[in-house]
Amino acid sequence: KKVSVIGLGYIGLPTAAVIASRGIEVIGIDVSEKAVDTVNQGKVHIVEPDLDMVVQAAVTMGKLRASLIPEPAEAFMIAVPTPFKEGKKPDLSYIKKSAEAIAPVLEKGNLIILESTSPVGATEQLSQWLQELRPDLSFPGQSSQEPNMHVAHCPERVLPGRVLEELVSNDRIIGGMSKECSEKAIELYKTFVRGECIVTNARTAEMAKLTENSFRDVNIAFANELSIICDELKINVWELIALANRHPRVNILSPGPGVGGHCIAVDPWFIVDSAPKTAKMIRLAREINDNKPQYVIEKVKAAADQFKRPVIACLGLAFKPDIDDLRESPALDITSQLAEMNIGELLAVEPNIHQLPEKLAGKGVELVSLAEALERANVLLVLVDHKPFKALTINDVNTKVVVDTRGLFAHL
Ligand code: SAJ
Repeated sequence: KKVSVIGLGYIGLPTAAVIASRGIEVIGIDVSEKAVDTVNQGKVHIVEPDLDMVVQAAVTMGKLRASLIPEPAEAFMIAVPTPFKEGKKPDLSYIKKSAEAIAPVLEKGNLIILESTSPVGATEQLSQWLQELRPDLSFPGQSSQEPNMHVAHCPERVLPGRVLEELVSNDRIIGGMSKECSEKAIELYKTFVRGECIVTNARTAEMAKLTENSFRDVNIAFANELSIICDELKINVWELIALANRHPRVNILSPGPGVGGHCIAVDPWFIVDSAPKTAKMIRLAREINDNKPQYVIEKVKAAADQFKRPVIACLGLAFKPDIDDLRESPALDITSQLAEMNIGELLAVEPNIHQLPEKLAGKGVELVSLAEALERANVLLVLVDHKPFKALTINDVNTKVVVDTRGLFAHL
């Protein structure tokens, strides 16, 4: 048996490596020559705990290799980006390109799985594209003929930073375009998933993934709104949430400087785009979370105004704790906007990177150690709750004005 994984990114590469580690032959396909070369050397081009070891072992065992050119396989798993920019339409062009790439090598009986987070209807669209590209085969939902190909949507749900663990332990939603498609997909996932595989149709599977991330976004928006209300009412929001969460049926998430990453801040827009008139709360939650950085900036301005020569230390640039991922990070966005406002000296502390990111280059921001920041700053802006920041004590900060977006010092 051979499995082909299209897209060797944050989801595709770990998935390919884990399947290969089960002794199945896996070929990873990517358009980036660099990604292909790196994997074939047994190395990784993305940061994820333990991924390097698993990839190296799979390549050394001869079970995993990468290529720019697709070749025949029993199953094809598509894990490519599905970008979405506010005000635009979901971009399915990478899925379409994947369909075009694999179409020539498809054979009767093959299984094609879409893993990318997708708007409702994308799997049906994929099946239609494949049908148009290969009129000699019969794809599900495309004609009255009995299909001889299988298509399913099985959305990925792994948490960056815990991908290898969650790939195996999470339950999987199996959204086949027919019962037979789901059965085929389960057979594949059972080779490496310890969690349960639950069957539904493709549309429900697509919506389930979007719903999970929207649920989290709405809950964070609730927390972010509470944090602003509490500022107005002079209440400590962290204490408030801790108290409310003592109720057996209340579980509020944490406020922050905004919502980052490429999933939670994006996926709810797919739902809004599909149901623009009805998806009111989901849209509002997005807006509340997107406006939070601006609110934080206003607070920093007020703090800086208390000093003749403000020195502001921004603690953290990543989009969440203990990772080096700066993509769509509100912390980076806030730091960059502060730099443009010229309201004082700006220091950035990010223990997980060694070089100032491009977005801050040439803006007069200094990347410094935590110790140096504590030495020099009179305003401390906590943007990410990285482990070294959590270890700070009241003595480290009590001479400074603190803007704490993560509740790090709520208990001090
Ligand atoms: N955040 C808060 N307050 C919280 C929790 C998170 O402000 O209480 C912020 C984080 O700081 C970060 C953002 O939200 O900026 C997103 O972080 P996250 O850890 O909630 O999620 P992601 O984007 O790393 O991964 C999510 C996960 N989805 C859910 O937990 C429902 C993951 O399981 C998905 O696989 C992933 O999106 C994805 O690929 O869709």
